[in-house]
Amino acid sequence: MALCCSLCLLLLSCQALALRGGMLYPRESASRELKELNGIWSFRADFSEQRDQGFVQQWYRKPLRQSGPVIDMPVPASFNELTQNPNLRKYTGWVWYEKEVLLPRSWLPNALNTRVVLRVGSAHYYSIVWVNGVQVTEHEGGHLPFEADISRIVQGGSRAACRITIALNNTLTPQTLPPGSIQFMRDESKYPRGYFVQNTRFDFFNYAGIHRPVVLYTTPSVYIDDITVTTAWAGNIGVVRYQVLVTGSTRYSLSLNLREKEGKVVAMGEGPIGELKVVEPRLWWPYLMHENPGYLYYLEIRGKGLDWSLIVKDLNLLQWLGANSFRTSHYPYAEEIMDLCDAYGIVVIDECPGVGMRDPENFGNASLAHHLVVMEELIRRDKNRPSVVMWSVANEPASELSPAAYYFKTVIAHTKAIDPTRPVTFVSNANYAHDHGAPYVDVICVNSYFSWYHDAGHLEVIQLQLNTQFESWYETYQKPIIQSEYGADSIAGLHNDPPLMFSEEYQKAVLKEYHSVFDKKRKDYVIGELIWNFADFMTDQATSRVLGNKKGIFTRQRQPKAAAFVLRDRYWKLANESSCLRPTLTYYNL
Ligand code: GCB
Repeated sequence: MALCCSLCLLLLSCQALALRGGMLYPRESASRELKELNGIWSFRADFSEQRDQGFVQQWYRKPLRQSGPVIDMPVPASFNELTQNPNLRKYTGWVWYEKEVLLPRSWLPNALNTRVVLRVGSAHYYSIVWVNGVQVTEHEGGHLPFEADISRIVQGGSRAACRITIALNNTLTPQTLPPGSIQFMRDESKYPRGYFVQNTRFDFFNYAGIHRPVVLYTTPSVYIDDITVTTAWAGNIGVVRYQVLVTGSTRYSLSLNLREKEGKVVAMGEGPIGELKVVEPRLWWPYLMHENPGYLYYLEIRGKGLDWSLIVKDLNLLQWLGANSFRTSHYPYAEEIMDLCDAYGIVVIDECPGVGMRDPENFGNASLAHHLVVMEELIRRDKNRPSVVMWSVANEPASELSPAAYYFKTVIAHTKAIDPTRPVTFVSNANYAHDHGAPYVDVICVNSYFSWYHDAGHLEVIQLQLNTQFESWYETYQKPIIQSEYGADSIAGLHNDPPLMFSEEYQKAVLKEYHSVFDKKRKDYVIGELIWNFADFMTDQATSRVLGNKKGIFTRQRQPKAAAFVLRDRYWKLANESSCLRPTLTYYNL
């Protein structure tokens, strides 16, 4: 259902809530206009040795083309693979983007009471933004939106031209999230002077660029800055509790309409805090609102940047499989994907970019402080989504290291303090007996690759080892368990029977061994299974990677491998077996 709030400026004194600022998705309305800046931007990578020419020469002060050659670069996209230049593919450092736009007269000086906001859906990794040469904001971290009120700059002069410059740095350090390290190669008999490489300890290519839409939008000067919605139900009554943060004045009146999918108003409210009641709600499928939590069967989907065709294709493939859920491995996905999950009834474990935290330096105070901010930004963005079932604060950190105890205790407590309504987890591949973060999670999420990274080729040990894994974790913690990754690489079209590693047959065989254990344990404490991975994906180059990770059940081009049919069969069987889970598409109601 949609919650619509409308503001009337009246001489009423209602207390605005003491919430932090919001990050509502910009939508056009009677009081807001929107201008998309997607398309071709001017672009230059700073190949100078220190990567600092853009700052030394102040490239933001005049049009980028005036300080040197530029190339066309699409937004949203990663810049790495769009040219034939291998040095741009693996580039590390500052790149510069620029877009010149004309603003409508209605947004300019005489526009009484109009705020103009510049919003970037996400840019990886560190961004500095200027408008007409004036710095308006900076932001650390990819995958999450940020914005700046640019009214004073664009309304300060008489010109409608607005030049937006974004300098972006993709360098990862031990304190970034995800972390990385820059290694200088000083042996001049082997490397040219100044040679360095970016090292990371995660398994996907560090694509960089402005990954999600950039928009300009307006609001009135008194505006709704944030809305927080929580839901509950009792008997045949659904309850929607809301808090609305109004900024710009304390003198306003606020009225709310709760609408069902077709637009019919089903409840109305007044004031910034309140409760709306809905009789006979149709509850959101499949998990959160049901009396008996169902068994979740998942697969993991990757998203880098916004690509509408790919999103729709992937969601169609999820439906074809009968899958009901995924984890946003290993970073938050685009808001546009999350919107469709809300609408289609796909459950999401919403994971932050806490991946590749393998070194002790990744658990220091600077990392921790930033990690807390990232969780705030993620929850601020996704807190109202019915699809989000749980927050994941990390994937496979070195949680066996002793600083991980305080680190995860703090991150998890902070996450729960911001959102007390959802469980919190992180995904572990540590030994159950040495995991210092597991005591703080609500659900144990475990990754394992029996007969792949251990006992390669020995399918016959999977069942025993998986059973031991589950029993050990459960005995130690008595918490529900999700198998958050399992699988095997297969090169599409490569066949071997009896199954050998990398053949489609081997991938199928691994899955079947795992499934037979899941089927025993799901009657008990195993509440979910996530195949790794939905589709093949690009990684750094390594001897163990053949043009990327091939654990997809679909190829990178989204064609099914044999394993996809095994899962399709299984997911639909599971769905049909369960009275609670209906494999139909349901639009959410609450
Ligand atoms: C993992 C990681 C994932 C990798 C996968 C693999 O445990 O969480 O990012 O891609 O293993 O295929 O090695």
